[in-house]
Amino acid sequence: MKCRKCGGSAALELRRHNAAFCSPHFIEFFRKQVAEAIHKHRMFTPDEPILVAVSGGKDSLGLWDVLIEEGYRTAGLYLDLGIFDYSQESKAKCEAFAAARGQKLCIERVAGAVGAPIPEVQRVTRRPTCSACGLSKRYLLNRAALEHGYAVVATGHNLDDEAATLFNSVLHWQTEALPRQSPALPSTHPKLARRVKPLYRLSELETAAYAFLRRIDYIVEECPFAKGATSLAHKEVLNRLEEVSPGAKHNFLFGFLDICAFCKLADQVKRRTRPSSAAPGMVE
Ligand code: Q46
Ligand code: ZN
Repeated sequence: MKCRKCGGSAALELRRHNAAFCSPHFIEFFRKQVAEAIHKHRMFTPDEPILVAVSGGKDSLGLWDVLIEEGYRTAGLYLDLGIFDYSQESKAKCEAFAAARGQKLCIERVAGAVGAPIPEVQRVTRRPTCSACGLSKRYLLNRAALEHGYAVVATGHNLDDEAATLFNSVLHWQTEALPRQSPALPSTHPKLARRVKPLYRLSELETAAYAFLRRIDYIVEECPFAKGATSLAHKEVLNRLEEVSPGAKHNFLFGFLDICAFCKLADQVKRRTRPSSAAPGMVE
């Protein structure tokens, strides 16, 4: 296998792109995909400070690494969920990453805000763990962005995460969830930060390869509550499809996003042309 760019020996084959890359050209490809996502969805400007939500995993630390390397002004935010050794280890990975790169890392403890760590919240409220955790994370991410003065929060959701979420919504016909599935969610209230997902064009395999090639020390273990999660089952189904039909995951997600982009365009045109087409004196 040869690198598509330089003809040297390839380190990685990307079947869905029908391409292979050597290490430096894969890193270049990866960063270009992130740049494309930021540009296409106008996620943020070059001088806008960005709060990066980091969990200690390959995706969020990989994202932070790209943004630092591209010269963005960033700070990390780690939410300490209080999930046994998993939280301690993942926090240590984030602290080491930030210290090695001279970056600011804000740490928020869920127990401090909610009154107890996530396993205890689940026990007391009897809510499914991931539902209580997800709700706390969304709330605290936004609160931290407001408190520290960031208008935009970036998360490490990748193509696999986004395709699995879409799959779940379609499987259950949760049509009300579809408009919220976007790589860039605008602020809909003065107290809500924008949320962006600059890795949505990159698969989990690609983010793992990037983290490996960049020698990022990340936590490999999953959260203990992830076992048996339906999102993992959906990812497995999509991966099986991907094996027999490279690009299936990409086409599933991007087909959906493109339709929405078209709808947005048509909506924009409608809204902008309506007043001028109205008859004089007509009140709409
Ligand atoms: S929601 Fe659930 Fe995750 Fe929270 S409890 Fe663990 S698995 S960390 S992405
Ligand atoms: Zn090359």
